[in-house]
Amino acid sequence: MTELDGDLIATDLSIAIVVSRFNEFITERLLEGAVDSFVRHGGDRERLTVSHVPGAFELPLIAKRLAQSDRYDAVVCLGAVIRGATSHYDYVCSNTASGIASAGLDMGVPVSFGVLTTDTLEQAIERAGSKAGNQGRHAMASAIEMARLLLKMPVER
Ligand code: INI
Repeated sequence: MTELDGDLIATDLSIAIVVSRFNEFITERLLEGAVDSFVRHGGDRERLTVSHVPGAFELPLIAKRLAQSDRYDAVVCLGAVIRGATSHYDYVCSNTASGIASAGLDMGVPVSFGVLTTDTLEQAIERAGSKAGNQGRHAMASAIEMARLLLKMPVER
């Protein structure tokens, strides 16, 4: 039996992060978590590229362009969509999620989903570095694991 899995070693990986400014009180914490996770897994800070976009809805286009560039082993998308009083929560969530998934599948590069989708600001805070962890940290660890796993995949199709 052959089993393949990705380790969590970021040494020599180049990773692009795309982070949205909307709800930046939260997304800044996600970015801190993602960068810290990369460094703690042995990554070189100089090999991180961080791009900023206005809102979560804009994440997929930039993620796709970065994945297409062939310069990165993975792309990490960070954002926070909070239901609050907004009427277009559902549109922003569904388009962001499907766009991020398509970017990865179309380009064959791991694109991780570090986008919080919560009903309240309090729930977002809980997932941005307090009692429910930090989704940015988790998204970076997923990106590292997937990038490593892809390196082990057979190249012939
Ligand atoms: N963008 C977010 O990242 N989070 C939100 O909670 C949000 N809400 O609530 O509206 C949001 N909207 C902006 C959207 O992502 C786009 O930037 C905007 O529609 C312009 O395309």
